[in-house]
Amino acid sequence: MSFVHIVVLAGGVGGARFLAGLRSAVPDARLTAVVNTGDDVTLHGLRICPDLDTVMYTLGGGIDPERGWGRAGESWTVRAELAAYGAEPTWFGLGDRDLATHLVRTRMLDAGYPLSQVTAALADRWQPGVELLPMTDQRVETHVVVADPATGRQQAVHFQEWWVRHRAEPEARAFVQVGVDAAKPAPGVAEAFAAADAVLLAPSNPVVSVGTILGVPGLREALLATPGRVVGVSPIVSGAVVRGMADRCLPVLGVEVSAEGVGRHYGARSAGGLLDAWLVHTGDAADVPAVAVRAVPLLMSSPEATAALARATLDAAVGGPLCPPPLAGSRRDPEERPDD
Ligand code: FO1
Repeated sequence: MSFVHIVVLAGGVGGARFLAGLRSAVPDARLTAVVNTGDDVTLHGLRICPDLDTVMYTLGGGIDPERGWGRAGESWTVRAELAAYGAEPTWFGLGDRDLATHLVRTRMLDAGYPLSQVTAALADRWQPGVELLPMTDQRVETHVVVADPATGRQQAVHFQEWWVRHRAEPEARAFVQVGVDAAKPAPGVAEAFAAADAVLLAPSNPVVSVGTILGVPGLREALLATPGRVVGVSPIVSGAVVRGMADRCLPVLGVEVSAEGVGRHYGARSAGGLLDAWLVHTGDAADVPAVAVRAVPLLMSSPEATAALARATLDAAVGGPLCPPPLAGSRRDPEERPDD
């Protein structure tokens, strides 16, 4: 089976890297990324879309590979000048190159262009090779309900403040997607699901990335109507996060920090959940009722490893026989796969 159109639900760093691997694994397929915008924030009067920018920069070759966000070869002159004025917040790192993206985006949004058109315009420069769609054109922001350690009183802070300023230390009591009730899937999202040969849940944060995307009214229904198979990739390897803060988010929803816990949280499509198949790391066990679980190497430690993961994900999308992951370095074109 050849994949003509693949749709991926993605958050930031993990989603971006997975998309890069998929793009190299199936260079002739049409790839659509439905990206989380719940992390978006307005700072210094500029609209910042961290996950869209991380995917765009990563696929466009402009990402700083160490940080996993922001631009390579970045400088921080404006940030220092803002701090010299005491212009808060100083805790969020806005690089000089990155600022150009936020300036162009903010100007276009202020002119009335929807986020989906702004994203397409920005991506035109970067040529990511993947269609980037925000989950919605409406503003949805994840806020985190935390208890003030001094008073015990609960307060809500923007996700970026919790994650960047406070390093996700304050115990989160709840995540609230402000504005989500008035949101609807961005143009092209429902159409992409309807045409998809496969829908993949990237190894992104199941709560504040994949969960936020699926929280947009109508999006989950559109996804489940897809003719393709839905295959998820666990962001938890050997009981721990590889990167990010899913381990700080999952317990808030009562989800065990394990591949099995997340797989059960997503649930089986045949039982009203999401998954037809679930990929867990080699050696991890996961009993997810009514879901085909496969153990393959999940660590995206190199472009080759990430491409192999992408191929294993597509193997699961075919529903073909359980197959060992391709040996490192071996080329196995998806078309060579045994017919299902
Ligand atoms: N993450 C940090 O830990 N510190 C920062 O100062 C920071 C700045 C930043 C600026 C632009 C951008 O697109 C992302 C940025 N991030 C920063 C990462 C961001 O918080 C995360 O990418 C997501 O929101 C969580 O996945």
